[in-house]
Amino acid sequence: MIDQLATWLRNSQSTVAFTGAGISTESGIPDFRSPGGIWENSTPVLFDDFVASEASRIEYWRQKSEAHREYFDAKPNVGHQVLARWQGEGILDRVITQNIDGLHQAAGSKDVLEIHGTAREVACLECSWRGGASRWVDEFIETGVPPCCPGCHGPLKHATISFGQMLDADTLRQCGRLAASCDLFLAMGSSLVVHPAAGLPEAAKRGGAKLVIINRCETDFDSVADLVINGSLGETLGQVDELLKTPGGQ
Ligand code: CNA
Repeated sequence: MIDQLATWLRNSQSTVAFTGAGISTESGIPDFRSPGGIWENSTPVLFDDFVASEASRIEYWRQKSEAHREYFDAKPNVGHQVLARWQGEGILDRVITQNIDGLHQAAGSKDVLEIHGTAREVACLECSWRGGASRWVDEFIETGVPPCCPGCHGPLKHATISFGQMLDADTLRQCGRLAASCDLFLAMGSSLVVHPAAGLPEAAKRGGAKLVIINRCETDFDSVADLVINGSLGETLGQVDELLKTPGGQ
């Protein structure tokens, strides 16, 4: 299977990597749905509740402040590094990620499409103001008061897409176009249950791409994939990378 993937990568004119929380577990950031994942310990604050109530905004900021250091102290792992290098070498066109941790960019990936936004910034819900997240997390930890926009005093929220919040239409359109026009689509470290992001592997298949799924657990899309590798991403991408580096290997 590793050989097959290396061959397809070599022969592909346009490869897209689509990643989920599973690519960052080896950097120490828990995913949502694995045992011990984030949803075992907390319930997400829905977007409408965040907008409607101060109590929900406090709970939101409490959860985000708890997770903040974990995200900020994390370093890219071999999976992120291999993808960044492949892009530099022309093996991979683009990374689309559901992750909000910024680790693809930290590894050197360029023009990453972040479908669910980024936890590295906060954004005002009422004007276009954005800024680095750390200052506002520190302020919340000190005061216990959810922060407001320094410009218009609207509520500040991480620049991520909460449950019930609209995705950025332009980002989603770009992702759809890339999925539909690539010839190899690698879906990695995602349970593929969160829509509309989980529709991208299907869009890739409809557009004629080969679909490869690399994930520890089975997914609902395994039956339509051209290749499924159930294993650790760091290990799998590392092995494929070794094959690609071997002259005449694939
Ligand atoms: P998920 O539903 O938690 O699925 C993760 C999948 O990855 C699971 O099926 C695991 O089996 C698999 N997995 C975990 N570790 C590995 C590994 N080392 N190698 C291979 N497979 C592994 O997460 P999704 O990304 O599918 O769900 C989308 C959500 C998760 C998005 O909204 C994200 O913003 C959100 N999320 C992001 C982060 C992050 O930014 N690092 C962390 C937690 C959740």
